[in-house]
Amino acid sequence: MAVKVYGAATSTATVRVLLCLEEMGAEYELVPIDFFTGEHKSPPHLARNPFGQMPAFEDGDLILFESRAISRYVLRKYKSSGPDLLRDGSLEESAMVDVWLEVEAQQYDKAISSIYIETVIKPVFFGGVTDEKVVAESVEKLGKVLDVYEARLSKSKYLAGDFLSFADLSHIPYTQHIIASPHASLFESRLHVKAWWESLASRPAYKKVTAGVPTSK
Ligand code: GS8
Repeated sequence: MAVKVYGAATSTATVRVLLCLEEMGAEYELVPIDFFTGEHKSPPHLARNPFGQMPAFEDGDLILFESRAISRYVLRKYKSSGPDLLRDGSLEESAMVDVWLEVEAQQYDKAISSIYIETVIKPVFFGGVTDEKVVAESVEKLGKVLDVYEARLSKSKYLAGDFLSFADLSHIPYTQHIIASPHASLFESRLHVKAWWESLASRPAYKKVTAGVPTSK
């Protein structure tokens, strides 16, 4: 029986999980959850994700939430059918994957998500007004994070080393939107970051999952 992802292709956290499923060639069903009618706060969805957020994941009796945890489960479940994105076989390499996944969740996500929320989610989806101060602060914060990435990527092709890992893929959901926005120069002005992004964006899984998803341009 195919696993189920409850979410939406416009949800960045859902995209993280879909990318992993596609990379591993897994069979899955995306069960759409309608953000605009508040379906993510409905009792059936709250039973899957008690925080009322997307995504949630179902594999038989196993219900999971939190996109990075779901993604790790997917990468382990289908490990024989796709690339080795967690490097579980090597203590050192898997530790480096963990380091850069934490950086993605604790540094990168915090800066880039505010830019996306303020410039797209608020004005485009909810008719609100962008808080330019928050955007400026977040752009500055993201620039500093990307300076660290530029230095790291001048030494290795990918974040955790000279191998693609989930740490890299986990950056795709927000980056795809900001790279298509007036803030793309944050990436384009840093040559190693730019090459890294181009390598991620050339992956068939990326093209498949993000096809048709509106960006901010
Ligand atoms: C974040 C999920 C999340 O913010 C994860 O799964 O990685 N740490 C969690 N989901 C958003 C949609 S964007 O992907 C969501 O459901 N927001 C609605 C809400 O918070 O009410």
